[in-house]
Amino acid sequence: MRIYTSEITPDKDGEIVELAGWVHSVRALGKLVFVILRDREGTIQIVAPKQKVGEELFKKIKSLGQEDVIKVKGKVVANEKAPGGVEILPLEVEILNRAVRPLPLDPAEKVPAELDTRLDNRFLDLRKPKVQAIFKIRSEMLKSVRDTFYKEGFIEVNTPKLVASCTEGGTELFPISYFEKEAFLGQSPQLYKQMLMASGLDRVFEIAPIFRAEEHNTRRHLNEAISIDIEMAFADDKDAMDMLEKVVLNALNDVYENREKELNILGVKLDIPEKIDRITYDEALEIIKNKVPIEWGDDLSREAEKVLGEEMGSYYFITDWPLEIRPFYTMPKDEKIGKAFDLMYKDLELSSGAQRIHLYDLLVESIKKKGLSPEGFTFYLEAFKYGMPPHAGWGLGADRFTMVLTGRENIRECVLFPRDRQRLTP
Ligand code: AMO
Repeated sequence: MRIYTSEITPDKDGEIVELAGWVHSVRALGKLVFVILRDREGTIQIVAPKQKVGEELFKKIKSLGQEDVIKVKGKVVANEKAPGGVEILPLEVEILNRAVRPLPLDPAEKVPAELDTRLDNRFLDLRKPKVQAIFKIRSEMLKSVRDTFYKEGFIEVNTPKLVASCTEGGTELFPISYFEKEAFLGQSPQLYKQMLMASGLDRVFEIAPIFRAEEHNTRRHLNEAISIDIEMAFADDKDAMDMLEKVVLNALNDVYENREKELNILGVKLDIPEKIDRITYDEALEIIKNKVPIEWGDDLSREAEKVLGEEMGSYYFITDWPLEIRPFYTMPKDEKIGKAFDLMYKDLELSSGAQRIHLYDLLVESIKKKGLSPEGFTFYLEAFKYGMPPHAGWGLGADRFTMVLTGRENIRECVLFPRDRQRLTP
């Protein structure tokens, strides 16, 4: 049975094992060949002395090249001089596939590559332990988030991504051709997760793509992102923030506990607070306005976020936003302020959420105030007529959260096959 390189330790000395993976490097020194074999979990040295392995096997091993795919049966040999104190004496080697050389990208990273080249050759780029570490941490985060949701009584749902209306403002929609109708790629599961609050499912979550026709190339925006969305009934903005705090802190602790090796590979020291501070929009403005110009009612500019990020240092919520810069479904706290919040990490927005309007008349009025037509929202509004409980929820950007967990500056590094203005393949 095949085992991983990480399972081979000096105390297995003398055991016969089977490994499979890629040829990381080959070095021939006269009658001795060294091969470094790489699999998902790491690397191991295979040492083939001609006189021990025989003429035929020696020739085969010597013929190996970088990134060939091989299967090796061999004997574990404890050797203090070998990397990790252990190596393999090969008994059988099967060449499963040859790699064409020169490679378009060097997984051994002797030659560093630009991000664009890396993304063009993502399958090769992903062979680097440093790149794999990002996706192992991302997977751990998603597992942790799901675990918390199940523990808290949430039901996982899937809502349509082919939709008929906008939710987050009209400018960022991708129109698509859908038979005779006008349709779009879903910007957010917002309307559907709210409609589900009228179903009695009570607490739902969805982890799925959201599509935003962002025209600008930034290091924090994608055109296809993964959003972790929740909606909870009989809850207000505070309950939703408490849940978000729990989800985020659990994920930080789980990644810290279970992905120590990957955090080390990436050189990341996680920032894990005991709790997450909450400041109001007005308090945020006080901090910002000493450094950059801002008026009450303005959304936070990039410069404003930077000032705030420097001052706050770690995770923090901004609460009580002006209604005019929040979506129509936001529950008002008073005439000007909404029960809405953002979760920030330094200068990066990780999540937005709010208590929602659950009262039909107020919701229709709010849609109109935003200059939208209630007719376009009939299918959604119906759910508010026949018993809609108060509810709240949020959307957490999985790719952005991964940036923080892996210490990456560019969101594209945290997505296997990112979609941006220039990139539709691979
Ligand atoms: P919002 O539009 O703020 O809120 O999105 C929620 C979170 O999703 C992430 N995100 C993105 N990540 C990468 N690239 C993008 N283009 C992008 N757009 C959004 C961010 C953001 O904080 N319906 C509300 C959520 C709610 O109220 O439940 C919504 O979509 O991390």
